[in-house]
Amino acid sequence: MPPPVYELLPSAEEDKTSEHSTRRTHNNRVKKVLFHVLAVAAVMFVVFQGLRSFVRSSSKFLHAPPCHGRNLSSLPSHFTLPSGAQIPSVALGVWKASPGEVGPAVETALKSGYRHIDGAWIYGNEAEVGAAIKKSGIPRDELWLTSKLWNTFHAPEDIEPALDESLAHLDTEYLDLYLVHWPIAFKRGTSNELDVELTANPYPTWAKLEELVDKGKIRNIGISNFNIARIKNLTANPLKHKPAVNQVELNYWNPQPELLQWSKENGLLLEAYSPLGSSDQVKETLRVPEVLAIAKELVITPAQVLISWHVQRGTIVLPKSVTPSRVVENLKVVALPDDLFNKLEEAATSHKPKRILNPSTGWKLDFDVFDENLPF
Ligand code: 1BO
Repeated sequence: MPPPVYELLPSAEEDKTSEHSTRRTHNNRVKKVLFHVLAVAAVMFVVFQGLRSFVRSSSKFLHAPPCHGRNLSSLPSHFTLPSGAQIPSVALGVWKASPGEVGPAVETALKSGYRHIDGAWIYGNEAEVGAAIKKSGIPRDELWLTSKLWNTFHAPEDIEPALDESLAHLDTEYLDLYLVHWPIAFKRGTSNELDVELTANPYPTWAKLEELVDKGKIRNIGISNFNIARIKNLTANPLKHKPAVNQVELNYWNPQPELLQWSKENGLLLEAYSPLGSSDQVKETLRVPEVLAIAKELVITPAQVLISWHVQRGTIVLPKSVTPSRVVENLKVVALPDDLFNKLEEAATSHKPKRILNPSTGWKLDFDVFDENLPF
């Protein structure tokens, strides 16, 4: 006889037990799957971290920033002139800064901390410079303004009117520094006819400038583009105020070590124009291997290396730029460690010097303005 149907059915007890064990088995499976997923995730995490730290450590090796590990000291922010005046060591030079760009460049410079603007009557941009200075709101006594007497105005009677024009354009009562732009005088009213007498003997011009110092329209007087022979030709006179500075071309290509040495021995401060070379040389100057190596080692820019080098040589430096980022960059100078400074000085002074600016031919002179043998 077949068992009764109820015997074939699980009892309620048996039913519960089997349900439990099915659920347990299911749970165990879920746990196992979860465990595997977590284990795989953990392994992947560990592998990923390992890879990441490997990549990081290899990139540290490949692209580590150059570590100078040296304490860079600062350079003098000012030099002292014979009058006792403190002239800021870095200026914004505005030679060749075109109308429309010179004003904004001066504004940027003043905002970023420059207090020295180097200009000249012949640059033709003094009114725009003056307007930018006024706009800055910086008190006049916190600024250093330089201008230069052009060759056409060396006759004593022409000097004060020329100066007054610069003062009016710059909208100021006085200049901190006024330079004789070139040791070349043109005849009154001409733009390039040599005045032999005033060129051979610059004393009448100088004596008038001394008068203007005493009158308070100029605080310091100096010269520009004078070589040693021409300086001696001037200072052989009974000067009341000696030239405070001589602004000349100084850069990697034309470092003029003899003039620098002589000037230091004779208490004359040099100012470096075209400090990065002429505009079409700048790229090449910034790629000089020694400059690049120092920039890399000290983690500064090549332009900062060169501007620092000038100040460290003991000269005022006049970088010209109308590009805001460069104007700002050019103000940041640091003392190059002695070995690096000497390496750059050695590199700059061991090639044949090459001068950029020599207007002798353009002015149809029958002598070279930089010749140490004076023609008359
Ligand atoms: C003719 C201008 C030279 C540099 O100041």
